[in-house]
Amino acid sequence: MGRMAEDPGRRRVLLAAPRGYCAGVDRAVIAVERALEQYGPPIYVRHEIVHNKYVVRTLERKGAVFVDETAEVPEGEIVIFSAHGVSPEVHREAERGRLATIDATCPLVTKVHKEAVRFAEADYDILLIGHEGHEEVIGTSGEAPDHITLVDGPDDVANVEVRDPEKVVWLSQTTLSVDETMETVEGLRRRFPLLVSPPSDDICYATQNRQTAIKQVAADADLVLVVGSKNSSNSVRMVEVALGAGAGAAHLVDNAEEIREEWLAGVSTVGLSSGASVPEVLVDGVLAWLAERGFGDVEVVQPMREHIQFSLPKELRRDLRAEAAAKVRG
Ligand code: 0CJ
Ligand code: F3S
Repeated sequence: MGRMAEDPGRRRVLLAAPRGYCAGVDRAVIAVERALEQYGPPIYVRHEIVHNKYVVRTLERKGAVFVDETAEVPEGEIVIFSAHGVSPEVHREAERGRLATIDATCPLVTKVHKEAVRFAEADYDILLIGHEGHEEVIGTSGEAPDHITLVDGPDDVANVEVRDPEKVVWLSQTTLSVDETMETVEGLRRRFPLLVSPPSDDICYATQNRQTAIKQVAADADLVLVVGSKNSSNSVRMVEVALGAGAGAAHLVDNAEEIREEWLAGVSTVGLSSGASVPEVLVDGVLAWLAERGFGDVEVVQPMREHIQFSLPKELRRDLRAEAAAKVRG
């Protein structure tokens, strides 16, 4: 039923699922927490472990120190690389600085790095679809800087130059809009008909699922709220996807305090979701804020379920195992 046909007095929330933490974020945040427990503070983290203000502040309070570059980490200390991944040069810098590293790069980002290395070895021109300056794109590009050209959306297709139009592959950032990326690929394919596609989807399962769910919700919502930080690519994409799917309006908020009362004017259905780097407690806060304003009726819209989990970074598992073995030996 479209929103025009709804009872005008009825106020409800359509809560999208899946939402919030993906397997890669869960793993990265737990990695920092475990490292703090196991080795004690300070634990240095290069770049925000995930793009969420609340997560970063909470970990800072527990003793994590966030730095922009490994060069800022004192010799001999522990540094964790964020979920977005780093270039091989960053690994070399850490070695030169005699740092102990824990790599919390999401395994699905590592998969894209490996694809980049493989196609570069086969001397392909790699067209990496992604957002200029985003941490993940910087890391992936660093795997094969001489072979990778960034394509920042459909409007950038005309600017692309390759050495051999018969040997071109596209790869992508993991957190893009699925629809916009397909538009970019179609544009690239018009220019390079022999364009090769990645062996499997680079846009990850979590990004795809959150976009599918928010699309369903947005079609029936006068207002969509997406909880997430402004620098979170996947969260920003969810707002765009919601607007594209017919939401009356859509806003990105870090928490309930950022919602403006006037956004509710004339609204009977609010769609709600959160980005892959967002703890559920922030969604709970928004639900409580809405309930106080008469939106206590919450309906979950869940087109699919997720069961993916990743094991902790190997450096932590190794030490955790050693600790467990020591305990067993008494
Ligand atoms: O790049 C990633 C591996 C996604 C991490 C989770 O989301 P977030 O918000 O930290 O990062 P994006 O800006 O990439 O969405
Ligand atoms: Fe990984 Fe996708 Fe999350 S790439 S960190 S599972 S948003």
